[in-house]
Amino acid sequence: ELPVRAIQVLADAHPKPSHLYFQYGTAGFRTLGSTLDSVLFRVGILAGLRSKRLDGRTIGVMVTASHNPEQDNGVKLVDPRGEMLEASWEVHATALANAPSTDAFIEAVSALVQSARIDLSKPARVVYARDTRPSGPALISALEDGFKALGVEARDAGVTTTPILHYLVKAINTKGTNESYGDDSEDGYYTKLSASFKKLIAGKATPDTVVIDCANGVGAIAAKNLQAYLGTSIPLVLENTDTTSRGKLNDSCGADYVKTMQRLPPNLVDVMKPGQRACSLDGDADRLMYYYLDERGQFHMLDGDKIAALVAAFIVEQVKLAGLESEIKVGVVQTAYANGASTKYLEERLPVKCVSTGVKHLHHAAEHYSIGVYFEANGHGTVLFSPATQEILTKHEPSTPAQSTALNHLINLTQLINQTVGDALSDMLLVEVVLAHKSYSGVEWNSLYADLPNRLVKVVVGDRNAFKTEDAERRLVNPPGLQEKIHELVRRYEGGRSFVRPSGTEDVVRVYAEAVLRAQADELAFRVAGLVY
Ligand code: 16G
Ligand code: ZN
Repeated sequence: ELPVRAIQVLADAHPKPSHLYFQYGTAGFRTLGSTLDSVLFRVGILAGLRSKRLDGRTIGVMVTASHNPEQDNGVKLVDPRGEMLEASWEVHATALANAPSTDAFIEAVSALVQSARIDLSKPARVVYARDTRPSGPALISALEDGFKALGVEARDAGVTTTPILHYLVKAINTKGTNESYGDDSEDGYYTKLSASFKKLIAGKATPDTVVIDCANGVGAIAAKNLQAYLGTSIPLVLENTDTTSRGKLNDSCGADYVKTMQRLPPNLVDVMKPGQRACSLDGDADRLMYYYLDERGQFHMLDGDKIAALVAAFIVEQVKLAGLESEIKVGVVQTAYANGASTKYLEERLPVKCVSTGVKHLHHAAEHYSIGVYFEANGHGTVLFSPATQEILTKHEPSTPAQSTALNHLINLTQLINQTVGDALSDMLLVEVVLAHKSYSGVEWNSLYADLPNRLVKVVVGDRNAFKTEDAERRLVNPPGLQEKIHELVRRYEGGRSFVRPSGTEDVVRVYAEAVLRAQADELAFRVAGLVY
């Protein structure tokens, strides 16, 4: 039976602000941290119910607002295989979060128990973590009240990155099985990454020093831990590691700053020498942006599209070398934000699919390939090896030493890559492995293809829900007539491409444009924005 009394008492201590509406979107619940107390309490109960529904398998809860400003916070659920919460439960999350009173909340919980046929006698198990935001501890204690109310067996993973929490969820749920993902501890995570990295770069020249901008977030703590496990295998210099001073998180630094400003974080200017390679993490270390200064000190950005191109080409090459070309099909998944030049480069080499924005869409599409590489231009991405592929890799008998080497590389890649979700630290090591194998510096990597100049603008509109898209967000179907006008404009620009979509995380509409010339891309973006406004 539902512990109605316990829920009542604790729910009364976490009342819902009457004037606010909360929505579980692409990034879970995300808004000002100071408004999220009731949401966290209710998510504690929701996570417990989800676990009961899945026969007591462990569910993850991550408290973070990623690259958003320090005063924001958020929460999202992680399903047992380490993936995003199943889409049908996003609706349940939103319903529970918005019940106006304690009574209405208990009613909503009962309704969910009924409709989802949840067996309340099953155990509930959850593992949870938070990033370094100042609002984190209070939100965690609201979450813990939710666990207490339902009688959840909860494991506190402390302050850690989003990808480590995803790793823990999968490791806990596969423990003791033949699909074990690794030891269910941070030590297990660092050991897995560092051991496979060392094997992959054995015999190669030690990589050049990599500067890591940790965005003054939880990635700083994880990068420091990882550094200890990596030893001298790669020289890392950690910058923006202040996780305690107020106001520093993501402030003029981090992956999102670099991607949107297309420039160096100001406080790295003195650290970076010509030729230097560096990367930026975001506030929960699931996004990665690379960049380097050329010999003249000029900044060049290597975004998620460039990472996808580098990694996909390398994997295709290793599959061929291993003699597995006919059995293993490598494919890439992108969104409409992928630079047109990257799509062209990739399409000449392997199948490429375009899907709607949001990790869940990319992840699911990538699962359809034997090896699916997905990256968003913003730096979030990973590589998925299907179960059948993992089996082929372990069972295949190589017929030459060269095949054997490539096969081992592929097996080690399955260990190095965090297949649950984008992981900035795992992706950073992956990039360094490929660069070491190809003897590439940033210059050679960057020259795989030349980015088309592009511009992203946001437009505040009366009602963003009036904007409806199709074809993986590349065409507007509503408001009527607008797409035709956009198309009219686009055809006047050489290499022109533009699309408009409502944001899933902010109350705005986003306009993207690219063209062969910088000034043209800018002009196209602003003219399309003019149509939207
Ligand atoms: C969220 C998504 C990210 C996407 C971004 C787009 C997840 C875990 N994160 O951060 O993948 O790129 O939203 O934001 O799915 P937008 O809808 O505001 O443009
Ligand atoms: Zn993030």
